[in-house]
Amino acid sequence: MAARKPASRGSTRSGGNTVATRSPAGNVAALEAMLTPSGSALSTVAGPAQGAALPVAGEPDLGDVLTALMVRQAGTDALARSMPQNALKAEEYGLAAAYSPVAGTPPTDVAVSLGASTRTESNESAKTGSAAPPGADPSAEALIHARADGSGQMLTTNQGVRIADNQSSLKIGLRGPTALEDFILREKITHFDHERIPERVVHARGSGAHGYFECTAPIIELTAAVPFAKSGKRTPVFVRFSTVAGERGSADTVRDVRGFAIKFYTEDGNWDLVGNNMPVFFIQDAMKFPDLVHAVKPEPNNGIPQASSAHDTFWDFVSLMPESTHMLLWQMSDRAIPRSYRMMQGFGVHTFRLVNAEGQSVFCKFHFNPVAGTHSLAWDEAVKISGADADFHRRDLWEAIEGGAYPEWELALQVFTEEQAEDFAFDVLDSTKLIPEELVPLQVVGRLVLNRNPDNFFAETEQVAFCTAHLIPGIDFSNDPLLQGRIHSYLDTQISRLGGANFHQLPINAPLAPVHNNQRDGQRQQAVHRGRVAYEPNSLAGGCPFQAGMNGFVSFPETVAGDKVRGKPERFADHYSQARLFWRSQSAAEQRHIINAFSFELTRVQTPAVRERVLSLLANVDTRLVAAVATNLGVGVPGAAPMLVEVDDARLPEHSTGLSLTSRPGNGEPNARRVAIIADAGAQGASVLQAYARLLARGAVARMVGANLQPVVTEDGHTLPIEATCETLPSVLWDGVVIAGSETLVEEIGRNAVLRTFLAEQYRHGKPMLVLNEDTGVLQAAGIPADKPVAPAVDLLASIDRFCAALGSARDWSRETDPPRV
Ligand code: HDE
Repeated sequence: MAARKPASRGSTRSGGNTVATRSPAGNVAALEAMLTPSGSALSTVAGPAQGAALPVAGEPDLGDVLTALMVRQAGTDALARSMPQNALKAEEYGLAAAYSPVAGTPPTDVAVSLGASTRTESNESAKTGSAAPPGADPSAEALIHARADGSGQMLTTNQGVRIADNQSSLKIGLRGPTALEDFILREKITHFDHERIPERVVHARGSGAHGYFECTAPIIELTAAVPFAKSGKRTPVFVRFSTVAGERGSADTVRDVRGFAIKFYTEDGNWDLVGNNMPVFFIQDAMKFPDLVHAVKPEPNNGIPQASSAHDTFWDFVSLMPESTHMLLWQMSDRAIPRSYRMMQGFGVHTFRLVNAEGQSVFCKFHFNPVAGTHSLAWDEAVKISGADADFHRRDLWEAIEGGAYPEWELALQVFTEEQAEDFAFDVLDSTKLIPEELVPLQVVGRLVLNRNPDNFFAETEQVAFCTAHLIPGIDFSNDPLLQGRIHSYLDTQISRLGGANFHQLPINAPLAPVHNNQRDGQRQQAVHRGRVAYEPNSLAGGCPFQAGMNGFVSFPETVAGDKVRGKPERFADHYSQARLFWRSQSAAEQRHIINAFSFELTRVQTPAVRERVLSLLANVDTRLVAAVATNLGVGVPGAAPMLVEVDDARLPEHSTGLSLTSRPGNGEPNARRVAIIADAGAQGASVLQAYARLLARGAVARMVGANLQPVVTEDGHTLPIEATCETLPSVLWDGVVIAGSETLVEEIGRNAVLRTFLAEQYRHGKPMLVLNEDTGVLQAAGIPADKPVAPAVDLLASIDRFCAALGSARDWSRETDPPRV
């Protein structure tokens, strides 16, 4: 962008867009010409045919105001004259122009005052400050300009009036009525009455954090997108995770898909990747999204159930939509009950385009893989956590970041060409299909790190507005009909949720890249736009802001031909091959969980015909799966649903490793997992404290847990403070337990059912358990089978290290079913 400089009385017209600011003559004729129209400079309507001449210094003295106005008027005329026609007009037509739009050419050497709304802009006050610097966009700054802090300050009203008494309303007599004139009370209550905004129609429940994306392997040959330009380059991000169906106050650990939405604040503008923790979706066309959401939300007659798909309308709908079968397997799998937002994958789901600086394009899918590995809860655990801590995931994310265990993901791409896509058995524009990693391997390009919690949940996490239409140069849409529908929906929904078209100006949504356009007004407009020009083309502002041409976003010029029809491609009609692949790729424990989840959900369905219809879909997936679910439902296996096309399993891998959670155990570190230490008076206090310190040092969150908060004095004279009780923080809230106790603990377990359940559930949910003392029968007292040794400690520190490795690995799911059940 060319720099502007203040008007200079000595400059001369030099052609092109350069603007003169005075006429040369000092003779009488010039003086006359100058004086004659000077009054017009004081008027806002009509002017002389030839425009105003420039005043000559001292001849005569017109006064500063009139001189400035004349300079402005003459300068404006010269600026407009420098643009005799719209030079860009010819560039609007034809394919060549569409492939490479030309940029506007801003005038050089324009006086700053010419762009001003008013001559008086430099009459400063404490409120207005001085004139805006050219090209200013104050919202394109770090959030610090919006951060408010009341420490050390007096209470005020919203008008800044200091409040003398914030305890009582204004009354006529101490026992009398409240006065209508109590503007302080009324302002406070009125604001309070309007504190809530509509929640998101889906994904209402969520949590977010700030961080960065760091490029580790640049891909400029594939994309011009700036986050991928250079190794080590960091782009600030805000990420929000969410459940889909539940309301804003619903529990975190319900069975559901999780949203994984990322806003990249790049120097080329904001890019939002609004993805999920599962790589496929229920439907193939945006047309069906409102139906899907109406079906899964609480039933409209009674508002039941909250945050759950386990009801008639959901299963009625999906059982009539066989294309959802693949996604149903994901949703009934452990993916739908993640241990933590930090331990789930993120997917862009749709096929996107990457476009390089030469305009060449390839297709791509986005995968975020957690460094801590992919881990899930047991269903029994998830249900109990909903009661014990409805904020389980929100708390986990917040605490991990506060504690310095910054959540991290590797971003990997699947890059493929249109020709490759043609050869796949499935259509890459079908969001119910994924691309097995065996067909297109993952290419790691960077890492996503979350290292800062928001200052304010409402201002940031609630008001953040993600939008699939927020793209930057280098990334483009594919024709996936689900994605195409989303492009409209996200912008639209923010208008009602955030109260108007200016939601992009909210601090969390404002890009770091400056914003300059001719969009004006609207509710809650925050910018004070300078100047009188709000249209383009214009000559009165020298054509500014001007179009960027090839410096801007240019859509990939894909050739598209076809009849205008409502319909779907033939390849979309295969509804089962990838559901089968997913099923085949699951471990035995994962398959068992899927059977249990279908059984649970369908048992909650009241209409037998709906249950049977779901079974008829499953009959096309796997005979063992459908038979097991049918048995649990007490019915026979019905006939399979009709298949619209022959499924050729041979065109997909027999097994796709990446589809099982077990394929990504993570880095084997505790990663801020929580460990309960249960110790009684018979424990060796010194060992307990050593274990405690070692766990903390290894990055686990260790806490002493007891029957109540009475400190424990151990045999060797240590006093162990108890931080939580088994009842307030039950077993399901801990990832592992360390037990240190003797016969007295055995007795306590016999007496205390809460403690007994605590230990039994640690075992049954497959969590690491470490017994510090010689085997005292503590586990047996809790009904835990003796034939399943649980990491007895010989060398304390080595045992803790092994315990930490177990914490960071997959659960021992074999304990779920081992007899005796505990
Ligand atoms: Fe969304 N979705 N969606 N969605 N979606 C919304 O936007 C929509 C879809 C996803 O943390 C809404 O701001 C349509 C797929 C996430 O704020 C809304 C269709 C995927 C979030 C909307 C889809 C998603 C949303 C509600 C089908 C995974 C939360 C509030 C055509 C790739 C973002 C809002 C956040 C939110 C519409 C399908 C992910 C109404 C029409 C597929 C992660 O605009």
